Amino acid sequence: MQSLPSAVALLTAVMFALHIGCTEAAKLKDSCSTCRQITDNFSKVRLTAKKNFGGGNTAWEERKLSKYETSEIRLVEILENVCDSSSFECNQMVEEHEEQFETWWFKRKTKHPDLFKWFCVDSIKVCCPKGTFGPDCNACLGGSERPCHGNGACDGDGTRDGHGQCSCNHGYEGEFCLDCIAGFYNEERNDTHSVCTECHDSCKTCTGSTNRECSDCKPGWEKDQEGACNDVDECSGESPPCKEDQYCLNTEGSYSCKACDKPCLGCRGAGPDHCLACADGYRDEEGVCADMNECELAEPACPGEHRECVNMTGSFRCICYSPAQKRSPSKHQNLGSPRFPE
Ligand SMILES: [Ca+2]
Repeated sequence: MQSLPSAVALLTAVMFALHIGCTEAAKLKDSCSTCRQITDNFSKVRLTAKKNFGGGNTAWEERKLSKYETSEIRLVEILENVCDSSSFECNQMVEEHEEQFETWWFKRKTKHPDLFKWFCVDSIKVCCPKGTFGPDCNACLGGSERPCHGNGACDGDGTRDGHGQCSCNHGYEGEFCLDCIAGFYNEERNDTHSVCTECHDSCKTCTGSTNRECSDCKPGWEKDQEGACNDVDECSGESPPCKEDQYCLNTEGSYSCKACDKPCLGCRGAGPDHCLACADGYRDEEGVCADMNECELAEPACPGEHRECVNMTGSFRCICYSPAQKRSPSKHQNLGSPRFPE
């Protein structure tokens, strides 16, 4: 029964190795950005030299200034200011490589003025030159000059990490980001250069920018005799695709169903003037469905004694009253409306 514990031990070891692998990769990317930040700040802090120094007008002052600017004191001063005190990685990197900074400051900066390249790329090797990636700074896909042919981002670009593969910008696809995705077409194309442009709204795929250059129409669009994709008017058919209490609104490439006005029993558009018929409690007045005043009908709406009719929008109410308290509603209302309003 020794096989189980040893299997667990092996699994743990493998997972540990994988974990180390992942952490290492993340660290490489982070180290490069920390290093870039340090060298960027180094240049910025260095530029503030004259500001902190007196006037610098006289020859003596000029000489003193130039001596100060290349002095060890000045280097220490700069290094003290390149990191935020809260950034552990930054402070650690500066501390760890103080000697390199001194070497560059006193011996290399004239010949290698680009501190980023000298320090981050060539000395401590946490970054790569632009357009290259990975431990050996290999060229990205599509070449280091224009990685991914200018249409995407190279994985690990400028760091010692990554695989050099391209993740293409919107509209582009393929290993080298030269192909166009569906809905885009190649406006320009050769072996190293490609411009993908979006098709007309009506096209699923296309060869040019207009609706006459669609290879296929999108759903909601159809080809006419000239081969151009045009909107389908879903609302013009014999049986519109909406419910009875809705009307159909055609849109470019689609349609929508909208609720009819309350006075309508079915409709062909918005408002009480587009009803197919009037709902209960409304009547047609010159093409508009308007409230019907049930209390003014020839036939009394609230027959019987001690009952009063009250008209409401789309309905009416019968209110009971005792002769003694005429007109004041009793507790027992007789709801004579066909539909009591909510
Ligand atoms: Ca449509």
